[in-house]
Amino acid sequence: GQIVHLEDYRPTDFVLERVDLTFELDPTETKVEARMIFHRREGVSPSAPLVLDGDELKMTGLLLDQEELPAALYEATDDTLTIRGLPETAPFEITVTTVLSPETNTKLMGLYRTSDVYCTQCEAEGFRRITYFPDRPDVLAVYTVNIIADKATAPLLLSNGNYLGGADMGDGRHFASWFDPHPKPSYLFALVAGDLGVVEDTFTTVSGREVALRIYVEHGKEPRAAYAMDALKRSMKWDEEAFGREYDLDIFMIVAVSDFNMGAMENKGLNIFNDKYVLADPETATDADYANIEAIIAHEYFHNWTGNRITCRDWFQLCLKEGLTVYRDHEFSADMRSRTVKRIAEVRHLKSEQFPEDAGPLAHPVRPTKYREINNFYTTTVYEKGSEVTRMIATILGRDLFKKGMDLYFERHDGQAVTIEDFVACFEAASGRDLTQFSLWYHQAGTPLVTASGSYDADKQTYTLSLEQTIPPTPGQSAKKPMHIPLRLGLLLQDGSEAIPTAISGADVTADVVHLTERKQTVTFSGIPSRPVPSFNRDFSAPINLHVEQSAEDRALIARHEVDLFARWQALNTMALDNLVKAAAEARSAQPVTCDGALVDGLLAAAAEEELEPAFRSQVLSLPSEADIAREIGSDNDPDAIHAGRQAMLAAIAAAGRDTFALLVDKMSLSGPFRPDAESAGRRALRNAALSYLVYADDRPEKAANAFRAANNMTDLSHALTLLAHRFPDTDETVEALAVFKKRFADNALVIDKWFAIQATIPGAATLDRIRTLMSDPLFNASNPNRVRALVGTFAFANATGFNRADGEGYRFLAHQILDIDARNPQLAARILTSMRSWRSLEKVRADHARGALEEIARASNLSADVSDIVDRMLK
Ligand code: B3K
Ligand code: ZN
Repeated sequence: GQIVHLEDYRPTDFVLERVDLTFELDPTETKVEARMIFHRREGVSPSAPLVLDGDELKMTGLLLDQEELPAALYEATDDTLTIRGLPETAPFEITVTTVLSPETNTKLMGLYRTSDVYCTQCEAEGFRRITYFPDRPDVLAVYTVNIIADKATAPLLLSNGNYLGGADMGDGRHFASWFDPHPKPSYLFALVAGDLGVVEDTFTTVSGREVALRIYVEHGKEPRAAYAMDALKRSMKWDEEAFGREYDLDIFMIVAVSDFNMGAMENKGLNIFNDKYVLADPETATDADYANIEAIIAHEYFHNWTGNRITCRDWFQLCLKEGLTVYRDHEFSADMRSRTVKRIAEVRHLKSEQFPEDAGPLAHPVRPTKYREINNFYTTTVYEKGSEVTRMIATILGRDLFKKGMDLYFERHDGQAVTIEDFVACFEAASGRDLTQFSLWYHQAGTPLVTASGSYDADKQTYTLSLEQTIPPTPGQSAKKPMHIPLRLGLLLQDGSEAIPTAISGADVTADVVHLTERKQTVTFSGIPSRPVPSFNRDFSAPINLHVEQSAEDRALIARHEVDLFARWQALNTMALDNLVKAAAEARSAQPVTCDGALVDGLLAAAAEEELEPAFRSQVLSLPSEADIAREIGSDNDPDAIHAGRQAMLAAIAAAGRDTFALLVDKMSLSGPFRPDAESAGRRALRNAALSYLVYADDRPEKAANAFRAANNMTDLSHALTLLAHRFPDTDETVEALAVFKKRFADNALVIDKWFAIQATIPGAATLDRIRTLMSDPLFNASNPNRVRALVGTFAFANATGFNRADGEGYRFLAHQILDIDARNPQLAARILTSMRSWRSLEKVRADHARGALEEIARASNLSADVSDIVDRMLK
C-alpha cells in the first residue's frame, strides 16, 4: 500500500446524491447492483473523470444512465474504476454490477458469512469490497437497500434505517427493502441476512417517540441477550440526559455474530456485534464480561451522534469519533457504577496498553498525519488517549463550558463530515479560551514526563514546586513543544487535612488544577503552615508519566487521607510499583526480594477498611502487572526476573495478610441469586483477590480446587480455574478441573475461549508446548478470530514469561502464526503482531531473537499491507 498524507486531502470532484443497492444473496455468487446518482461539483474541470474505489471486485456490468458504457470510456484496475466523458453539470446515474463470494471472504471485510448468516463490515474501507464506490467518510448519501434471498435459510433481511416493505417472490425467495433517510458515509452501511432469534423491546424517547429495539442472536441464545437490552435502554436514556441526544429512527437493531474482527460496529440503526459483547448469563459470563457488554453497547449506541450524525472528514480524524465516544462511554459507565473504580480501571488500561504504544516504534499522534493501512490506526492511542484528551478539555473548561461546547458541536456540525480543528473550535467559541497550545495533544505523540520537586520555606510559609515537562522523541517527531498539561494537585498537611494556599504564583490555577504550559515552571504556594505532601495528578487529570521523589511515608499519608479516592489508590499503586521494580532487580541479581513494610501495611489497611467500597479495595490488592513493571523499568528488561520478583512480593504480602484475607473471603461471600450489578461484582472481586493471596501462601492446590467446586457463577469459576492452572499447572487437581470445565462448556464458544486463554497465560517456558498441543485440540478453530485471539493473542500479549522465552522460541512461534493468519485475515494478523511493540526494551539476547522473528516476517512473500506496515514500523 501507498502512504496517504493528511495534507493531500481534497474534496471529491463529484457529489453523490443517492444510492440504490440491490443484493441477490448467494453464498458464493451474490449479485450486487449499485445505482448511484452523481453530479459534478461546481468549479471542477468538465474533463475530470469519476474515480471510484474497489478491492478484489469482479465487475459484471457498468451502465451510464441505464446505457452500456463503451469500453473506451472506463478503466477498471485492482483498486479503482475510472470513468470519463461524464456530463458537465447534469446529474447522471452510474450502475455497477458486481459478483461476490461471501462464503470465501475470510478477511471478514465487506460482505461475508458467519455461521450461515450473511453480514457486512465496512469500516474503514470494506464497502469497496462490495461495489465500486467513492469509499471515503466525507461522501454522505441517502441509501435504499433491496435484499433478495432464499426464504428458508434467510428469513431475516436487515439493513440500515427504516423498513419499507417486502414480499414473497414465489420462487422460494423473498425480498425486503430498507430506507435510511440520514445521509451517511459508506463505512456505516450494513446488511444482515439469515435465520436468527430475536429479543424485542421498546424505548420511548424524551420527545415521546416509540423506538422498536431488537437484538438478534443465534436461536436459543435469546435469554443471554437480556442484559445487553437493558444496557441499551440505559444508554439511550443516559444520552438524552447527559448530552441531550435523542435517537432518530423508528428502529434500533443489534445483531450478534460469532466471527468478527473487533468488538462491534456502529452501522446506522443496525449495529453488528462480536457476540462476546452481547451474550451473558451468570453461568457463562464474568463480571468483567458484563461490564464490557454495558460499555460497548453504550459506545456503539453513542456513535449514533458522535460518528454517524457528525462523522469524520477523512480517516486522519478517526479520534474525532472514537476518542470522543470512548470518553462518552467512560462517563456512562462511571454513572452506572462507581466513578472512582471506573477511573482506576481506565487508568490501568491506559497505562498498560497506550503508554507502551506511545513509548515504542508504533507511537503516533492521536490525530496522525500519514498512514499506510488505516486499519492499523484503530489503536489505543486514537481511542483511549483520544478520550483522555477530550477529558482534559472538560477539565480545563469545567463542566458547564464543556457542555456548552458539546452543544455547539452538535448544533454546528450535524449532518457534516468534520475535523478535529472543527471540534476544538467549538470549545474555543463556547469558552473564549485559546486552545492552540492544548491542541498539541492531538499532534504530538509520546507520553509527557513531568518531573517535580518541592521545597518548603518555614519562615515564609511558602511551598515551591519546580516542575519540568519533557516529551520523548517518537517516530517522525524528534523535537517537541511544551504542552498545556492540566495537573490536578492537592497539598496535604501531616494531619491529613488539605492546605488552602492564600496565594499561588507561577502558573494559572483553577480550583485544584495547575495549568502547566512551560517546559520549566516554578509554582509557589503561600500561606502553607507546615511542610505539605503534594498529591499529584488527582483523578489522573493528565495522561502523563510523573517522576517525583516521595518517601513511602508521604505516599502512605496520601493513601490514608486524600479526599480524591483515585489518588489514594494511585499512591498505593505507585508505592507497589517502586517496590516491584526493586524486587525485579533483586531477583535478577539473585538476591533475596525485600518487601517494604509501609507498603504491606498500606495495602492491608486499605483492604480491611470497611468505609471503602469492596471494588476499590480489590483494586488496591491487585498489584501492577508484569507488563507495568517492564514499562516502568523501560529498558534491558528480563521478564523472568520481573516475574520472580513479583511472585516473591505476592508471597510476602500473602504471608503478612493471611488473617485479613481469610476474614475477607468470609465476609465478602454472597448469598442468594447471582446479580451482575457493580456492588455485587465488587464483593466478588475483593473476595477473589483475597482468595488469590491465600492460594499464593499455600503450596497445595486444595483451596483453589475447593473454590472451583464451590463456584456457582462464571466469575468465581474462571477465577478458581486460573488460580489452579497458574499456580499448580501440572497437578491432578488442575488437570481434572480443566477437563471438567471443558466438558461442561464444550458447546459454548465464548466460555471455551476462556478455557484457552487461561491456559495461554500459565507462566513459564513450558507453556509454549502447551499452546502447540492446544492448537491441535478439536475445539481450536484457526478461522474464528475470537478463538485465535484467545489462544495465540493472549499468549503473546499477556504471558510475559511464556512468550518472551530466553531462547526466542516464543517469537518464532508467533512469526509462523502471523504468516499463517495473514493469509486468511490480515487485520487479525496485524493486530496480534502488535504484541511485539515493546521488543526493543527487552534485554539483548531476547531483543535479538525478537528482531530475528520480525525480520523473518518482513522477508516473507505475499505479506498483506496490514502486516507489512506493522512489521516495517517495528523494525525501523
Ligand atoms: N468503529 C468500529 C471499529 C472499526 C474498526 C475497523 N478496522 C467500532 C468502534 O470503535 O465503535
Ligand atoms: Zn467506536
